[in-house]
Amino acid sequence: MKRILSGIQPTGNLHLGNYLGALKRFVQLQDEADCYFCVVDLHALTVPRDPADLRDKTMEVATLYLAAGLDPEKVTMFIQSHVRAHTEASWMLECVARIGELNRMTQFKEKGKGSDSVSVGLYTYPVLMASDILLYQADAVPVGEDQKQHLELSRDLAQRFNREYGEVLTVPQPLIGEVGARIMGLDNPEKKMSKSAGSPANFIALLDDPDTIVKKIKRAVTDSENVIRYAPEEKPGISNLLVIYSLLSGESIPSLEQRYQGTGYGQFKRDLAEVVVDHLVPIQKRYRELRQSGDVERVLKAGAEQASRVAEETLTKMRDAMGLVPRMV
Ligand code: ATP
Ligand code: LTN
Repeated sequence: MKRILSGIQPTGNLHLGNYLGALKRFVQLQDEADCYFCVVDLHALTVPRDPADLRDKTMEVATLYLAAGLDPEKVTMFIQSHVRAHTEASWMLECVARIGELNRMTQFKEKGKGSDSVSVGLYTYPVLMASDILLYQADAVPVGEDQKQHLELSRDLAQRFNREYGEVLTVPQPLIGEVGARIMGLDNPEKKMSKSAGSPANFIALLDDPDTIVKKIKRAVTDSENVIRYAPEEKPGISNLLVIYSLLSGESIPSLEQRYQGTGYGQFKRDLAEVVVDHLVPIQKRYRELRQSGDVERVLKAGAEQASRVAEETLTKMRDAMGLVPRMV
């Protein structure tokens, strides 16, 4: 059985982009692979965070994992910082990574904007991500399109480690969906939907209430043609809405185009809002139940134990391969 690992940062409101690019696919994968899904709280420390908010958001994301349909009987779900091996492996991989390759990471450049005062963690962030993946010997990593470059680095680090120290690490494949890997912002369909976008009109949060969802979709930027047609270059707004509609309803984009022939954007948006609300309301209901149940804490405890077992095994191999003396027992 294939081993899968992925993670989501507890950095803000999880939105439809995170859901369609990542979480929804995690749920689909749980029946076909041996899955490890973590909430990457250490990655969230790369920018200044309020500690109470970080704790809250970490539990929020973990709860959303379950509310969206991850089944703890099938997957291992855990908080990254609960498995100490991640930081230790990260140091070892930092000694394998090259400054030049980290300099080429575009996310660091975008988020750091060339400033000298961003954290060193933001710079080495992709190496920590590589250790998340490589410690579990993951064969494949489901992510959105924006993570492609980081995945490439993980592959390079695994290959270099194996070349220099012997075959220890599995070289992971990216699993990027054909559609939905890059959901665009509602207020600006030229840029990806993002938690860190300036305005909440950019995204639909998984926990937005139905009225807010309806309003946000109604205000989503489109064009003046009033024809429902998939053409991402020419009509990025409507194309993005078609992708969301298709992924949530299961109806293909050509079928939607045909069904909405001659219909205006108003009706299309009202129907899409209904599809989104119908999809998210049950998740929100489960979310509220789970947050109060104590179940999430139990799942995370068992998850950390299982994840630690797997991670420690790889870490020991890495330590041995690199020449670190085993602890005296
Ligand atoms: P954001 O940019 O929204 O602030 P992020 O990409 O920095 O978030 P995460 O929350 O860790 O960080 O992302 C979780 C997953 O969601 C990743 O696999 C990422 O590729 C995916 N993802 C993020 N934004 C989108 C999007 N607009 N469309 C599709 N997938 C996305
Ligand atoms: N860098 C990713 C989050 C992330 C991740 C991972 C994704 C951290 N560790 C391991 C997949 C596998 C992001 O910003 N979206």
